[in-house]
Amino acid sequence: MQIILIICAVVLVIVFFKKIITLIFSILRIVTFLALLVILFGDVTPSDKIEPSILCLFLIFISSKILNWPQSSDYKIQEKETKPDTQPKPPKRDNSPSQKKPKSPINNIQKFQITVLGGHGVGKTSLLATVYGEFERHLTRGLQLQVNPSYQTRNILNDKLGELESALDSEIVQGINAGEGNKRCYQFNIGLPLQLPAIQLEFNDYPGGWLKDENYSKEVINFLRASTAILWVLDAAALMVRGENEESYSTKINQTLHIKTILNLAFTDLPDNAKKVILLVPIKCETWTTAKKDRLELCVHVENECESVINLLKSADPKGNRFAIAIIPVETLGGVRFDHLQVDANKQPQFIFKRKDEEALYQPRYAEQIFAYGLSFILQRYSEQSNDRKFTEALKKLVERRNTKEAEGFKVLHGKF
Ligand SMILES: Nc1nc2c(ncn2[C@@H]2O[C@H](COP(=O)(O)OP(=O)(O)O)[C@@H](O)[C@H]2O)c(=O)[nH]1
Ligand SMILES: [Mg+2]
Repeated sequence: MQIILIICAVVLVIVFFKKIITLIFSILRIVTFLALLVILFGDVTPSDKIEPSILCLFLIFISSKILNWPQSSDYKIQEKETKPDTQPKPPKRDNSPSQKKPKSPINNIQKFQITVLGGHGVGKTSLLATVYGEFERHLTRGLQLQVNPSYQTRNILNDKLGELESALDSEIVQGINAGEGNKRCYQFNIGLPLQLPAIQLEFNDYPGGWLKDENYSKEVINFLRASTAILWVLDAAALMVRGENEESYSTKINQTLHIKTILNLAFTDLPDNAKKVILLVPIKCETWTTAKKDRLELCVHVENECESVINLLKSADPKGNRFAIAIIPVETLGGVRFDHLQVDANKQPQFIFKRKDEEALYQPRYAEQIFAYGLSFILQRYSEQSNDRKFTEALKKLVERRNTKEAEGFKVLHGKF
C-alpha cells in the first residue's frame, strides 16, 4: 500500500514539475520581454543597451524553444499524415478500439494494381518511364487530373528517361540478356488538381526470371488476379525479324511461353465480377509504324503471339462486359530504326538499331495512349466502385484522345473501353 502511495506521489510530482517548469518559463518570457522594452525605450545610454538586450533576446529565445517544443513535434506528425505526395501505409489488421485512429483523408484512397509483363530487356521500364514522361509533358494540360509519382518512382523513372534520351548517341545492340533480378514497384497517386489523391496506382514490373521460377511465379499469379490492368510488353523486332533460316526469336526474347502459362493460370476461374483491361504493347516498333502494310503485319504478329490468352478471355466473357483487350504500339525512342540482325559468339541473336538519320531526335510516340486506354478503364472502375463522378470530365477527355486507327496499328480485340 505504501509503495503504491509513493509511486502516485512521484507521478504527481513529475506531472506538477512539468507544469511548474512551463509556468516558470512563461513568466520568465514575459518578464524578459518587459525588461527588453524598458532597456530599449528607457532612460539608458545607447552603449549600455547592447549587452542587456542581447541577454534578454537570448532568454526569450530559450524560453520559447522550451515552451514550443511539444507543439512543433505534434505539427510534424500531422504533416506526415496529410501530405498528399506521401504513400499511405497498408491498413493495420488490429482493430481493437485502443488502436483506432481518426480516419485521415488519405486513407480514403482507392488502390488499383497494374502488372507489367515481358521478357528481359524488352523495354518494360522504358515503357513506364516514357508514359510517365509524356504525362508530365503533355497530358496534364487541360485534363483536370493530377498524377504524382512517389519519390522513389520519380527517381527511378527520371534516371531511365535520361538513359533513353542519350540512347540515340550510339548504335543500340539488343540481344538476350540476363536482365534485372528484382521486382520493381512504382506508385502514382491520382486526383483532381489541388485536391487530395483519390486513387493510387501500384505497378509491379516483374523480371523475366520470375516467370520461370515456380516459387516466384505464384506471387506474379496472385498479383495478376488482383490487377485491374495488365501491360504485356512485346519486343516488336523479335516479332517481325526472322533469322537466316527463317527462324523466329520471339519465344526466346519475349518469353512468350512462360507468360502465356502464367496468364492462363491467373485468368482461370476468375470471380464473376472481375473486370480487367489487357493492353498488348509492342515496343521498339519505330521501323514498322511508318508503312501501313508493316503496321498491319505487326498487329497480326501480336495477335498470333498472344492468341491463346485472348481466346481464354473471350470464352470466359463472350459479351465483352468484363475484359477489354487492345493492341497499343508505343515508340519509346522514336528516332532509331532496326538495321540488321547478327549472331554473337554463342549463337545468340543481336538486333542492331541505328539513328534514323543525323537529325533524328529522341521523339517518343503514342505513349499517351496507355493512359487513354488504361487509365480511362481504371477511372471507370473507380466511379462504379465508389459511386463518385469526380473524374467524369477527365474520363471524357481521355476517351476523346484515344487513337482508334487500325491503319496506325491500334486495334481493340475484345470488350468495351
Ligand atoms: N530500338 C529501341 N530500343 C529501345 C526502345 N525502348 C527501349 N529500348 C532499349 O531497350 C533496352 C532495354 O530496356 P528496359 O526498359 O531496361 O527493358 P526491361 O528489362 O524490359 O525493363 C534498353 O537498352 C533501351 O535503350 C525503343 O523504342 N526502340
Ligand atoms: Mg526493367
